[in-house]
Amino acid sequence: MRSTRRELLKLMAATGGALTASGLLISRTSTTSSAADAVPVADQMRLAPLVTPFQTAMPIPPVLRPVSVTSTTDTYVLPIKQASAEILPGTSTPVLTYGGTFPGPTIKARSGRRTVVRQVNQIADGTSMHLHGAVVDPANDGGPMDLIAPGASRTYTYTNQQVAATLWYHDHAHHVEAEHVYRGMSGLYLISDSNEASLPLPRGSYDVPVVVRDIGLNEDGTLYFDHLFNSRPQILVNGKPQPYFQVAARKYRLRILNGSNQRPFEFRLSTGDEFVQIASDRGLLSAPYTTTSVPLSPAERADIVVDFSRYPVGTSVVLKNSYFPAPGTEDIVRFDVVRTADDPSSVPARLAELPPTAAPTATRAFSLEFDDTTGDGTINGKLWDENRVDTTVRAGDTEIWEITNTHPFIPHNFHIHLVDFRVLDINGKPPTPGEAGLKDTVRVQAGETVRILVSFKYPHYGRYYYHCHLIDHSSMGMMANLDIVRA
Ligand SMILES: [Cu+2]
Repeated sequence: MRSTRRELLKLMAATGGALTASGLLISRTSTTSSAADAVPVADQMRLAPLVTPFQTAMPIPPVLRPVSVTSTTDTYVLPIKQASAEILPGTSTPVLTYGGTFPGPTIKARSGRRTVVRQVNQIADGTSMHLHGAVVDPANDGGPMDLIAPGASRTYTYTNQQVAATLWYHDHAHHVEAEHVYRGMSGLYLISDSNEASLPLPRGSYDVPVVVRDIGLNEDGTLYFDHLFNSRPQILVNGKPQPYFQVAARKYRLRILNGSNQRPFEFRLSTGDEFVQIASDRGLLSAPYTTTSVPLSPAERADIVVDFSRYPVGTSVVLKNSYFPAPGTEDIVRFDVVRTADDPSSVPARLAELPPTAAPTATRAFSLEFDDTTGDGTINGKLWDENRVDTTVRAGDTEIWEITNTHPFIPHNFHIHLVDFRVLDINGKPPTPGEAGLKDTVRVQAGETVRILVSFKYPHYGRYYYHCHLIDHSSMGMMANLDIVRA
């Protein structure tokens, strides 16, 4: 099989650097003669073979129990510590965790109720927990230099002044965030509200988190990590390799998070059947969107409702990845329909009233650039500098931000702290209904220009950040400072 270095780089970029065992074979047996084809992936020879899919049951991440509950506040303790996880059956893998589990426990919050999270940093590096998608003041945002030193403790307070949404928390300590998150430092944070509670959507055990990510495992079961030529061919769901999940023949709400560092996914059912997307990053869509696929770049979320009553008991349906799938990365999770069940749930025609948008008062352009030789990521030509103010906006303003990915084949995305935004167009074309709701992270594929409408409507002022959320890129500099000032 022939492969040029450029094609290999393209494959690696598109798949988050995923080289499977067969990918290695491609590089080793390449018949092209250029010395440039000597791909520096020798270390990856030690990668463990991919697990045979569907051997392990998909676990549900534990829900964190508060240590105290008052009329206004739920308080949690979430130590940051080393632990071991059984990712490969019978093998212990050292991981970095929130609370000892891989991924971290799910925190359930209620719109308008306060959540307090106390942390003690028991690992050797400084850490900083960012609650991705949260409307939060800068002191509790988990900035890249706002570190919890090793041995120190910290309390984060979240007021949850926002609508129901699937958020997630993860480390943001600059330059080590990519490795920390890769090694396990993330978890879900689910906000509910009265509107969502009034809807007849699937709930309880029929509301299921599906945290999808990739990983590279060495033969000894340790995690393989490399910023540039990362090799992450093993797909995990809720911490287990390509598991199965037993379901009843009824509707389920699946809260899908792309928790990968770099790998984009496009999810489909193996049957090609339709499902219904009901939410994106920052909450419910205005109306359900019936589709056969949902694309998610790293950190994006989509809640979908899949009706398994279409399938007889005994049937299996696989959630597949159709985004440039390297061999072995097509299968995500297999749903096995094992029983019938009553189903009082339904998906109503109206889900939420999205806030009105205001007329923009400014347009700004942001260019995402990635240097193939150094691995540096820049925005408008600049590496992140903690002391430089890149963008200043006035609270209350609405702006159009125009984001361009200049690279011919590497995908990026774009995340802004604090705010939600609406996607106006992608290369001049309107977004799908699945991407037209409240977003905080948007895909920016190679060569694309994406325009978003951002309203800085929240009463919080000070230092925030925007960055590519392929976090190996932001870790290498593709991040900038945003100051929100009082009007
Ligand atoms: Cu990027």
